[in-house]
Amino acid sequence: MNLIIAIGNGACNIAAAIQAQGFEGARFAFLDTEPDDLRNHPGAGENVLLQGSEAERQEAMNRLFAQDVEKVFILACLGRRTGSHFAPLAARLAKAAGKVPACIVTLPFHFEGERQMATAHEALDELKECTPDVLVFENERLRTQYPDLGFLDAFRKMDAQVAEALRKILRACP
Ligand SMILES: Nc1nc2c(ncn2[C@@H]2O[C@H](COP(=O)(O)OP(=O)(O)OP(=O)(O)O)[C@@H](O)[C@H]2O)c(=O)[nH]1
Ligand SMILES: [Mg+2]
Repeated sequence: MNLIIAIGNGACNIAAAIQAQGFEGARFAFLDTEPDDLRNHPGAGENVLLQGSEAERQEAMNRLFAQDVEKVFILACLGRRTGSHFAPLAARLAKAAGKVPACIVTLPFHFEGERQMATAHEALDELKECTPDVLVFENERLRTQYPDLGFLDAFRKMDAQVAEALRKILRACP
């Protein structure tokens, strides 16, 4: 069984977009530190609220790597707190559990600020230390491709692009 772990609000929105298209053949886990954001995806998969001590959060993540999980896919929109902190951690835990993960991440728009971009790149470097399998989508490229797109529409377009890429990867990895 393939397991898709979506971490943080943007990633959970992308995972929901994949599910909305009627995707089967993978198990989904939605992880977030914010209960309100997690509530936006009821019944969409296993919902994991990352709370408590770091040890408790790690334990909650480790529970995801059951025996029947063959391949782990980590999905995160990097740049803010939850995705940038917990995606590298999830990748390390998956690797320690013997399941070298594939990671699919997005980088923020330039207008989101240098600090957010730096946070995203630090997280990306950590992911690359853990696995060679990291696929990066840049929000900023969408602005070049579609200059008139507002940023909310750009997020939805990015959701669709990442969803499509993941579908292709999963089709090749039954
Ligand atoms: N594709 C897409 N990207 C998003 C969406 N929402 C936010 N983003 C991007 O993802 C980055 C991280 O945002 P979130 O996923 O909301 O942040 P988080 O990981 O939940 O972190 P915190 O809420 O700060 O703890 C932002 O800087 C945006 O570039 C979304 O719905 N879709
Ligand atoms: Mg959030």
